[in-house]
Amino acid sequence: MNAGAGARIEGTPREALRERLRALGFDEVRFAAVEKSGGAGLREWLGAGHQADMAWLERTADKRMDPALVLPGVRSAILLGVNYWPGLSIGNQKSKIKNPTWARYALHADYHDTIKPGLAAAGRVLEELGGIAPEDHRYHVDTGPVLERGWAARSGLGFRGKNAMLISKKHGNWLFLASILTRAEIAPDEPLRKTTRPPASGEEPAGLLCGKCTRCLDACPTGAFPAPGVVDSRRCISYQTIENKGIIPAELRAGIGLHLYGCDICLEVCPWNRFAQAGRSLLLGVRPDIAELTLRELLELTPARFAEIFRGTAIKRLKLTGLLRNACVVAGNAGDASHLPALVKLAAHDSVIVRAHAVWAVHQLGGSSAADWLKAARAKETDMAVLAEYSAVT
Ligand code: B12
Ligand code: SF4
Ligand code: SF4
Repeated sequence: MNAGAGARIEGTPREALRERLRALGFDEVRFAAVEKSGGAGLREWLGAGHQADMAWLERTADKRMDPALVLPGVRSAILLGVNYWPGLSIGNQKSKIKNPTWARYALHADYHDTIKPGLAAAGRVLEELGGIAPEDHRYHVDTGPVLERGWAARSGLGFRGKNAMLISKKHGNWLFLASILTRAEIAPDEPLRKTTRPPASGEEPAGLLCGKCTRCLDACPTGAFPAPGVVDSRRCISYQTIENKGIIPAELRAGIGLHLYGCDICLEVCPWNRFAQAGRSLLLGVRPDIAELTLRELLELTPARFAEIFRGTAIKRLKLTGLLRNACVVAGNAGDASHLPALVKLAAHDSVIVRAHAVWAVHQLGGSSAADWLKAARAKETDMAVLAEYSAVT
């Protein structure tokens, strides 16, 4: 029988399905009943401009708020979590504190590429065990128009913390999320804790299991939380170093510190991480070598070396110019004047974006002799954005 046509999967078959999906490498497998409710907060978030330049979030807002627009007739969602906690401190260790800091998720092969084969295999399991035909389900990881954290909270996979993350009692903050929408009806799991009076929109309140803790809100160096559970991307280091392809606002650069790509500060400080165990990495390709790159190596990256190191990683999408831009910001914050010659070279780079940030960084490190260091580059500069960086500090 085709489950998409009406059978309800529950009891032993449901648990068998969960086990088979776990065996594929998904550390958490939870089920939610899908209805239109939920996602009202997205409209408010977009209305406040918190999406910065991520216009694709606005374009797909209707779908994000109504899964039936993604898969007509959808009845259930399967929420999947992949633990990427390394279990020991790979990269970003204290001994390497002078090296730039990478978001932990970046120290892997691109998780979209490694998790998708697991989702395809999950589709085959759904067909075999649940009689769910391929046309009766649709899977996504990250890039689909699905509010992954909201549905994961609804399924009890975790709760949404004040840091906006989906936090698992078992894995802390270190889970990638993926989802499978299906027309089959699967008996839902319970959310972690039922509130006595759920908000009218059906959303789970942020910080449900945070208690009085505010560590993440207090630790954010760029003040990116306008309210608990709400991130203003414009101020978030993750957005600025990954999604923003242009100039990073000058007032945020100091707060970026040594964060080269992404930011885990509001995740790292969370006490729920103490329960995290090392992930199985069945659906991941670990790349701890990336964290070993020194700032000098990064500032001197060539197109060929960039392609060689970052092939198959999410970092590749930032492109060499984006990474050099970030490396300039990190160098400007690192306080090590030995980087000046590399930065001066970048102040004459082909890319306007790289030049602008290199000029800023030379001013940070060069002090009163910055103008001397930049004399040759400035004489040749014609771009208004870069010239603005020169005049901002002179
Ligand atoms: C856009 C985006 C970003 C943006 C905006 C972040 C943000 N807070 O929204 C930027 C670039 C800043 C970003 C940063 C990061 N991101 Co990001 N990001 C996304 C993306 C693509 C969409 C998120 C979104 O819709 N945001 C809009 C806000 C309003 O939505 P929301 O946070 O989900 O919250 C709403 C819903 O949950 C809803 N809601 C609440 N209860 C319920 C109940 C139901 C039933 C429903 C339907 C809805 C609902 O109300 C909430 C408030 O409006 C998701 C993938 C996806 N498809 O969901 C990944 C995702 C959220 N990111 C992820 C990660 C890992 C990160 C970083 C840690 C990366 C890094 N190290 O640099 C940081 C963390 C920053 C932070 N504290 O949030 C993971 C999070 C995993 C987890 N365990 O939570 C995701 C899920 C990707 C993935 N597939 O694993 N990200
Ligand atoms: S990821 Fe970093 S910058 Fe963004 S909200 Fe968390 S602590 Fe702030
Ligand atoms: S750090 Fe504290 S407030 Fe923030 S998500 Fe974790 S428990 Fe909640």
